[in-house]
Amino acid sequence: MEKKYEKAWLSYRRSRNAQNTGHFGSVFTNGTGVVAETAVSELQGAAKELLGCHMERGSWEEASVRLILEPNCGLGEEGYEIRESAGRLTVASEGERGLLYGVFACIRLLQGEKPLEGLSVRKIPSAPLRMLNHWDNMDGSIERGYSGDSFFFREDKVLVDDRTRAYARLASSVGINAVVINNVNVKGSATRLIEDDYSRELEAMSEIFAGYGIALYLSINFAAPMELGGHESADPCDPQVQQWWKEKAADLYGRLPGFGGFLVKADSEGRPGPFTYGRTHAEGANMLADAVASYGGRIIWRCFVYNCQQDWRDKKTDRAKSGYDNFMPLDGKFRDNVILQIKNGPMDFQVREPVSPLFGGLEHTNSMLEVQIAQEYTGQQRHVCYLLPMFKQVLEFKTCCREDHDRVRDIVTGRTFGQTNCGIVAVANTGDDENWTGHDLAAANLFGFGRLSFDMDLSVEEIAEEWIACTFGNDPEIMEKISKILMMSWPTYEKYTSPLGIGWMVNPGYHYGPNVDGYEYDRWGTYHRADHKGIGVDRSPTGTGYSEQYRRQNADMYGKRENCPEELLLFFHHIPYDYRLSIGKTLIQHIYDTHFEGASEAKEMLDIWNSLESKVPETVFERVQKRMEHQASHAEEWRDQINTYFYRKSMIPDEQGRKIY
Ligand code: GCV
Repeated sequence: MEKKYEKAWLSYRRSRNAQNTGHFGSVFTNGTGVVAETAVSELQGAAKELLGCHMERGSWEEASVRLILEPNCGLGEEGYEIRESAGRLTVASEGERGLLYGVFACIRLLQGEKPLEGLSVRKIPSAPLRMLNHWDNMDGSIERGYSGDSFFFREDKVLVDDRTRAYARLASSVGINAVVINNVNVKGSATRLIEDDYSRELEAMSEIFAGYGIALYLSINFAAPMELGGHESADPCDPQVQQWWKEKAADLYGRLPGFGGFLVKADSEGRPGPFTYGRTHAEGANMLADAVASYGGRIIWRCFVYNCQQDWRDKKTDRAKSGYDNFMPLDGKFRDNVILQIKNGPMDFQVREPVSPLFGGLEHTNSMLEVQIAQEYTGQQRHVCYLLPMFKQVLEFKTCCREDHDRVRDIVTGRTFGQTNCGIVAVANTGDDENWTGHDLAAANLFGFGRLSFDMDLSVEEIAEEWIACTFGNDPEIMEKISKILMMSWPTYEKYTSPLGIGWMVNPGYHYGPNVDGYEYDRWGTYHRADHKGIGVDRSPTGTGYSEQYRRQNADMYGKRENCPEELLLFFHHIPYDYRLSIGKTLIQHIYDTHFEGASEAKEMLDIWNSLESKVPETVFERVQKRMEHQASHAEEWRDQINTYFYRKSMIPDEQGRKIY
């Protein structure tokens, strides 16, 4: 049975003061394609629901809203301008997608009850590719999914229904223009997604996506020529394998409107790849790139490659180093339609990591920043954790690869090296739960990721406020309180979980809940190296040498403990418990204090939420309340386990004599 779904931030409620009604009498567009049609109907729907206006189609002369394609106006295919004058609103762009984004921007203004008079806004998207990766499996499960089952797949079938369109609307409304629907771990029937078996459904899906300006991408299995084509190898230099992929590409581009290309996880965590044949990642990626090039297709190749069988005695091998070690030597060897997809940090979406040194390292290779809004290690959508402040920090990080335009955002938007195949991608946090994201407040991450990828100048506070206005309305109390919860949430989560960048300390496998030594004795190469004297991994030049992967200035900052930003101190250095931090406290006291603070802030967030009982819809209130109650008590468990562990290791008591077991 179909599960019901809500409209999230597109659930339009009638404006209280309906001040903008005069603008929404009729609409004209000179666009003739499907996306322009979508723009018109989205506008009509919103005007009706928000303002009670029935917008007719009008002529250029009489229409109160004009969606106008203006060739060579400098906005590009996806940029837009909104101008208001004498009661008339014009949305202009060079392309229909720009018109659609402009319309959604107008709708946000209406939702925010902002006046339109004299408006003049010009926006060109920051990143060319703004993508979501879904880790959905064909059986309907979602790897690291915390909001129900997949709405793309069930029991080996591809689902195309009303929810597909509802999803496309949500994604497009915040500027997403590319979506990978299946998990990067491609196995079993997922390998067959590129076969004819699913062509009818994928065609229908890509048509819906295309109507919203979204390109469908598929994750592929590098060994598909063997598993599907009966070849003896998947060697990228084998002409038969190359031919097989060429035919596959011709078939897919021939039948799927606006098909984007392939996402590939190769030679990583057991997935097949070019290493088996003694070939490089560049040879693997280029072979696929050649197959899709003539269709304008792209190959997104993941850099999440590391040795997951590391021996704990080997203190030189460092998982953090492997992305750079594997890909830096290949800089400049990839085709122009290959994009390397790089996780924000060198490990795996921990609550705090340094930025991957591949950003600023690679100069001649297209790159994309991969972040995760599925909160695998940040509370799994049971804890509130608004991640936009983290993403913003990553984007603003100065890589020191040159004098200026050296921030991560400059690199992934093409400013630094003049690339056009680049962008930002998030591992999605959606599922078939009624509210899409399990935790209602986790929708702020989905909305926020899209908005930030489109406009990297937005502040995280502005994004939060936009989301709150669109989702809950403009009541100042709601705005203030939910903003406060969101803005507290990442620092709070960090306080009660693993300290100062050391990461992990979760249960292996499912990655939830405190387990300080969970990964310490596992095979995955993720250590904290705590003993009775201190904790932290020495990644300085005399340790694993990871800090040397950065450009000189950053290498010096991270490599010396006195220069290292303290929030990352334990990521880069092994530090004695009695070491004094710049705030004057010892490391051990800092660990105790932040854990007590974090747990009490989790309770404070719950209290704030509880004070909104009469203000937000009952079902939403109760859903969130239940999760935040869990979060508050789970934060206490984190506090107690971490504090107890370090008290027993160090035998140094808490200066304040609080309860530590
Ligand atoms: C999809 C981590 C996750 C895996 C994920 C992998 C990846 O290891 O725990 O679930 O696989 O990252 O990003 O490929």
